[in-house]
Amino acid sequence: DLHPVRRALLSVSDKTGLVDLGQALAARGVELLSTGGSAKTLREAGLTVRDVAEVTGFPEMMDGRVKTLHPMVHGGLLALRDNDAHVAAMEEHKIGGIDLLVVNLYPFEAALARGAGYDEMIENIDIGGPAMIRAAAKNHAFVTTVVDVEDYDALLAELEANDGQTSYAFRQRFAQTAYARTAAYDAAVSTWMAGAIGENTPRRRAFAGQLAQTMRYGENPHQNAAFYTDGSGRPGVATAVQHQGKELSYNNINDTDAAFELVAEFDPADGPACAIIKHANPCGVARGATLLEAYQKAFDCDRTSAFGGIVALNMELDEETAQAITGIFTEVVIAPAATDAAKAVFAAKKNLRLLTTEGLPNPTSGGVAFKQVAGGILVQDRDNGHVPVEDLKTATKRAPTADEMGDLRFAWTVAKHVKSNAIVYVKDGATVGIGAGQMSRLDSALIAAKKAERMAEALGLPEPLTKGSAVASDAFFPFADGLMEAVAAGATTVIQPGGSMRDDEVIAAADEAGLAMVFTGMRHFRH
Ligand code: 93A
Repeated sequence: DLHPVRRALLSVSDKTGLVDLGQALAARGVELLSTGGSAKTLREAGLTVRDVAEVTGFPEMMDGRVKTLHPMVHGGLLALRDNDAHVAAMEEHKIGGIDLLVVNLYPFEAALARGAGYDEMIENIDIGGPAMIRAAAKNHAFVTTVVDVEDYDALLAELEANDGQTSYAFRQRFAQTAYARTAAYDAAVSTWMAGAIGENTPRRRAFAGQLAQTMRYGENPHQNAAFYTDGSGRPGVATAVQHQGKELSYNNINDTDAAFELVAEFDPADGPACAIIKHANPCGVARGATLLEAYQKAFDCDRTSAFGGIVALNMELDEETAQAITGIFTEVVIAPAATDAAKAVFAAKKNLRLLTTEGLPNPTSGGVAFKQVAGGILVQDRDNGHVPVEDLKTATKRAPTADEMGDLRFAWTVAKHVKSNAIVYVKDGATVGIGAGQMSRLDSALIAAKKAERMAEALGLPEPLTKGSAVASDAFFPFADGLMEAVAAGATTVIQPGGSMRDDEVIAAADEAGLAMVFTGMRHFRH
């Protein structure tokens, strides 16, 4: 199953390592074919190269749009060397076999990342490259395909180990990698176009992903894991600059994303906000007159859970807040920016990772979200639902005051980011009790209240902060019992979608307790 490499076609946009590779191949007596720019680079290094244009008998034309799209190239890649008819066709048409293809594609993803315009993006769609990669990979019985600069060393090691030949297993493995590359490439093109033309139907979306990081392990140490970016450029953990600390883990990335998406709901124009996340759920979210106050209020929601948490801020991290954050062990801090003084504070904490993003993601922007199930992938629009304040409907006799409305809306926003069933108590622009991920809404209400009681004890408060709070429920109360639990905890206002068969009972119970309750008409399940 060993096949010798006698003739290689090198056509690469990223010329990194090209000369070294060309030299190593030439030293093995491999004939080199190459396209314009690649040939020039190799020649300048003193190597003998044949131009593809000479092989095809056609010049590269139409700004390079047509250079390798020719039977002299594709016949050489696709011919089965053990098939008499194929070999006869090669002889008849003077097609020389190509045993090794080394291609890296027009840098479409890089053009996307630097925000290139529509026409420039179009010109960066490689056609001939993917066509050759797919042809060579199909013919891996004889042809070796390399699509990544990182794999040149492995190729040379393989040739060294096999006296200038490659094994079938090697060609097969590299063929699989090659198809992963062309699939990701086309997915990136499709995803870019979806954004450019405002096409957001899950049915029409491709799956784009570029390997960004391989982790030591996944959610647990026995699981392998990797991080793929989608090239969308959405500010967040995928685009952030990491200033210090070790590499992010799988769980760090998941939690940092949850934290930043939540804090981005709070427009910095309305003041500082902070979210602290554990296990993808918030354990404290607050606004403050200052960023420091926002952090402290978020921290005071659940000091126990905040230990080892992820902190997200909606504006530039300052020195005072950085100082406060270092008061407990924190895994990651993510913010649009950080002052030099804040960075200096963190520099002493080797294990703390600081990420800055330059911007905040737009919570109302479109996009798709994926979830894997056995045998398939669920795709849906990301939950960018937003209920304008004028669409909130008071369901009870008593309407909320303006202050109460502020807390209700805050609670509703946080509830959107808490795993269902979600119950969130809020007072004075800060969560004071969060119940997440329970199978019964009643239990979420009970757990949130219990946490608030525990914090009151720890902080030496006379009563839990749920007294006089606003409570949000991510979906309607199916019965009055969950609502009554919130009343028992001291909630005086409620925000929930409404729409239960028993809304009448729930509204009657709310009126009985003197609550002000508003309906959003929108649900925010999150699983
Ligand atoms: O414009 S193309 O789609 N048309 C082609 O026929 C073609 N053949 C190779 N782009 C094509 N390529 C790409 O050119 C390769 O994938 C590679 O990225 C690049 C190398 O060009 P050069 O050697 O001139 O720098």
